[in-house]
Amino acid sequence: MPTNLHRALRATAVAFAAACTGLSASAAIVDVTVTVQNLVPANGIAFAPLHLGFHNGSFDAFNLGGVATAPIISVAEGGAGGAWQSAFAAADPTATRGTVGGLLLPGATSSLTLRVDTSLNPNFTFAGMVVPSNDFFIGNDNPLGYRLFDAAGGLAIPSITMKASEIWDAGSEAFDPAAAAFVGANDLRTPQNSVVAFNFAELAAFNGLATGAGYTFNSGLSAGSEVYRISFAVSPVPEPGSLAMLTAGLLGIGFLVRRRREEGARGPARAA
Ligand SMILES: [Ca+2]
Ligand SMILES: [Ca+2]
Repeated sequence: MPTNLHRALRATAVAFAAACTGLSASAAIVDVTVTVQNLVPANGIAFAPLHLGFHNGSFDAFNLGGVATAPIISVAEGGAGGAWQSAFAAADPTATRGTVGGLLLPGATSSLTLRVDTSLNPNFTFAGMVVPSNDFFIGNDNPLGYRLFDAAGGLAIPSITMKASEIWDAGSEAFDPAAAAFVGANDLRTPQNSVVAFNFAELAAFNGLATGAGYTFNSGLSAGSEVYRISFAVSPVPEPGSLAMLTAGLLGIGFLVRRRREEGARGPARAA
């Protein structure tokens, strides 16, 4: 019987649904929270801040069996990664880059949120130093190895878990505990003149040394030990148009609620 109110409510519901659809479909821009976790037992390896980027696939920092160049050495030998970041920016100027901060001790986690265009930058690349070491790191050799987002902008890879067997030795600085980050003088170095290779066994040679965090190091790793996890959580970024529609829908509902209250107040008066 109250056709006007019902019609108006239905129109508002349609507008609201359209706004919500606009939100969920909001193109390619999303906020991505990257969480990193050190999975090793107490007194084991720690990780320097993780350098990372969402990109088009054109930046390749190193190759298995190749001589390490300045960008990956800047990560592997001291963790600072300045040359890695600048080389990444030069290779792919529209990439979204960042660093998940802090020394990541055994069991610890750290997070960073970045706004990412998933159609422009669907690939994920990362690099971070493993300590104690002279030149050990984690990172992806293949720049197209982690295509995080599918063509529709959906998250295709929710997490990346690394095992001890996937730790790299840059082959650029010779093994020397006195010159190793976290147990020695990080600024010292002796060239190794080798190539990038997998190597976690050498970490046990640091066992028994006092670390910069105050604990006595014990590697305790076997090839299959999980050492590090990178997890991704995505939340949509509303487009301005969708927001306007949503606001209009909410205002419409507010107006109708108010009018219904007023009608409710008038109703009994008319009946009396
Ligand atoms: Ca490579
Ligand atoms: Ca080395």
